[in-house]
Amino acid sequence: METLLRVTNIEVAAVLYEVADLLEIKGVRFKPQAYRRAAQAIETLPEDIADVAREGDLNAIPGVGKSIAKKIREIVETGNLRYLTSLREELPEGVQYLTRLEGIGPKKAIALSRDLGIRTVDDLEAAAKAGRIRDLPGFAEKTEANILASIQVSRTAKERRLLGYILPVARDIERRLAAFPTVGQVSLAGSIRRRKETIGDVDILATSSHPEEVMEVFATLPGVERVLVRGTTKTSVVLSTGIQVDLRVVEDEHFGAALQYFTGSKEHNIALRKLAIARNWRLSEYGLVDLATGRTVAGKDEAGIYRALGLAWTEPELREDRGELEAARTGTLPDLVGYDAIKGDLHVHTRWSEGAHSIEEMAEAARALGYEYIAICDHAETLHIAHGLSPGRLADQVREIERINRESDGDFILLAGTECNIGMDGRVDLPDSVLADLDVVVASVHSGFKQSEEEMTGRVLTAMHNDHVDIIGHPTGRVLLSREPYRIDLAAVFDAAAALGVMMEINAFPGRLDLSDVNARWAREVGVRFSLGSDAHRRENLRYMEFGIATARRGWLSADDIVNTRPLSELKKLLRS
Ligand code: DGT
Ligand code: CA
Ligand code: CA
Ligand code: ZN
Repeated sequence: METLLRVTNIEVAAVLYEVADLLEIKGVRFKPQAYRRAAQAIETLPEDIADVAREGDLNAIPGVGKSIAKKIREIVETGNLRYLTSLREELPEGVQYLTRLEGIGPKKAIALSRDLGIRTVDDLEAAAKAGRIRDLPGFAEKTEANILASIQVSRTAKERRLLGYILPVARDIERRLAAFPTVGQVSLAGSIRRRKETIGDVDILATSSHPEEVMEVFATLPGVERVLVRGTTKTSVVLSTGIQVDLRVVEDEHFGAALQYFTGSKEHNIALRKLAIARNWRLSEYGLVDLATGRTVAGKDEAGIYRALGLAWTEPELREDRGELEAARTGTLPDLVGYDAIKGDLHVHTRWSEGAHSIEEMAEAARALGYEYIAICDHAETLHIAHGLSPGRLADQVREIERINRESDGDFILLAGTECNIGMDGRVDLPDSVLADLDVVVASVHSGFKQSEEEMTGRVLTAMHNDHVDIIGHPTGRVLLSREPYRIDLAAVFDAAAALGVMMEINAFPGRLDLSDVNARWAREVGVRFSLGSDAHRRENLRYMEFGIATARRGWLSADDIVNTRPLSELKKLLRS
């Protein structure tokens, strides 16, 4: 029988052992032994604990009483135990972090912290390398090697990458596999299919009449540095860039079910499985099966699974258990903005400031993408590092743009714009008289990130009250994997944006994706309109727009919510004069 989460007996036992250790550290009596006894029994249980939890009698297992049975059920159903999480949270800082490493339980973590003052994984690594750990009671030379190995694993496992850098790599592998003669269907799965802003590893799914051959091709693709797992149904490799890629080869008749399962998210899958269980059906990566009759209800194609459960097919970008299944059930899923819906890019830099290409070169590249317009938005004067334009230089640039527009055949238009800087007091770095001559004014914060929430909010609101400002650029200042958003009262900003008709940017640059999916959805709910901009600094960057669209889709946005899905004449009406 398929289990809901495929939690193994060993994993359940490991959770219970850890609970026992933590209770012991707290000085709780008797309970630790009870948890250990239950853990031991589960480790050696011939049946699958998940099956017993669902259909059998957990209390029949030695050492399992009512309270532990309840916890086992939670682990089997959700993959987690909240009780364990709260126990972990009681541990001193640092110790908690160390326990996340494979092979380091709370006891070892406490000893490391108490006796060697180790607080971070870096401390631990240094101590292991220096051979300082082997002398602690309960540790040995071998432990040091194990610790170093698990640090390695945790680093590769935890390191996430930007969608914008991974997607082209993943597509390349997908294409190579698709070109192989015995490969049938191929699809990206996992977080990359959901277009999450950062990616842990790449998941690919394929069908084939000759899985071994496909695995051989995959394991020897250019760029593969190491093969982690090699089998006929699953092979995992690490590319020389450190990216892990998992390929699963499944039977044609299971492709839809496998695609659904391996696309996730895990949370979405759990919610979907609950709907299946309510009908006395079982959903696994092999299909949707009616338990009463044993009949397979769906599995060959993904949409069939949703359909059988009374749901509309749900776009992968929405599969985060954020209400999408309820919307799929009631026919209220959003009509998501399409990847081909953008008619122009509203945030483009050129060589006039920090960009690499001329206005004409950017225009040419934009035309080739099928755009009808782009807005040239170079920085203004106070952004010295970006060679911002003085009002005089900007006036020259506007004349240049007008000249190019005059000489073109009219089916592509350059909009004159700026990305001006919002100063510490909320004033922007161009006079009103200059702003009045521009088609598009983006205003963004580029410094002073440490201001209080109140100051930052006031600053951005002041900029929004400038009648010339059309768009707030990258509204939270975050840089993915490196800089947290600044503190700002987004509720106040979004309310003002809706009231004043100022647009919020979704900056499509891979490291920004700002607004985020969740913030975009929130802003939409209060009536904000959006502008998508690639923030391109060179021709090739114009293609980043796709990641902004992905973010918009993950934020439940429709074409209607985004101003640059409109033709130029309509866009102009929406820009403030
Ligand atoms: P990532 O790689 O961290 O960016 O995120 P995902 O979503 O790609 O996660 P990954 O690679 O661990 O697994 C791929 C998909 O497989 C995941 O989205 C859902 C499914 N999956 C994996 N493990 C489990 C599990 O334990 N339970 C359930 N229900 N689904 C799982
Ligand atoms: Ca993944
Ligand atoms: Ca994976
Ligand atoms: Zn900027």
